[in-house]
Amino acid sequence: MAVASGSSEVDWEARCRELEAEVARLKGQQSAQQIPGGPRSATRERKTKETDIRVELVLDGSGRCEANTGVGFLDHMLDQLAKHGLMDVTVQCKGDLWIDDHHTVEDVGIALGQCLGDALGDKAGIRRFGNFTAPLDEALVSVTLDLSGRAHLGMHGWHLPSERIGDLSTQMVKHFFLSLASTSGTTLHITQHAGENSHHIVEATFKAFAKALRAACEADPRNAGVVPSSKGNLIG
Ligand SMILES: [Mn+2]
Repeated sequence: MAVASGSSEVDWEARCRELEAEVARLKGQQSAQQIPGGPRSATRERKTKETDIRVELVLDGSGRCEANTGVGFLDHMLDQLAKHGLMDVTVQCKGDLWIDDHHTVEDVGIALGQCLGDALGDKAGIRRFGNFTAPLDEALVSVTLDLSGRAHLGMHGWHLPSERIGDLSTQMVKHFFLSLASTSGTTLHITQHAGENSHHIVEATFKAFAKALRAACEADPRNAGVVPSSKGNLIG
């Protein structure tokens, strides 16, 4: 007797793949819910004679960015941070751009780092460490970070061929990350493996930073509610 076959038969392999995908999705939801008080967010306003800044950061966001710093390339990089870090980033800055871009870039880094520190709180239940290597065409950059509470910036093999990228002074990229690491208490190492185009190198750096930061901020379901430190705190 012939065995019935055709469209009525269940494709068990496909069904298994569907169920595996559903389990992965639910695990992701559970992981996000294990950080209490979420979505984690912070706002800072900072006004000096050099800049007037408002920053809003939602760590558990959707990648939305609204950046108006007056430095177009910096806005483009903040967009990378939001998109690849899956954070919502709002930055409004009126800076003394008639002098140069220095105070604006530095102070955005300071305020964003303050928001990061505020949003992370006591850092209980997070993964703490993050590492990502991002290519952008010929450029290849790794970012390794630890939300340790201690500020450190290491730049390895860092070389930008041009003095400017649009309206951004390339010297200010290092300064931005130094400011952000200082106020957020982050140990940050940036390694440039390759790159000839300054726009590519810096964009790869921001993408790698965003992905590494996202990983470090995410919940560790096996360590829920516990500060991931033998010392017992990661405040500094
Ligand atoms: Mn670009």
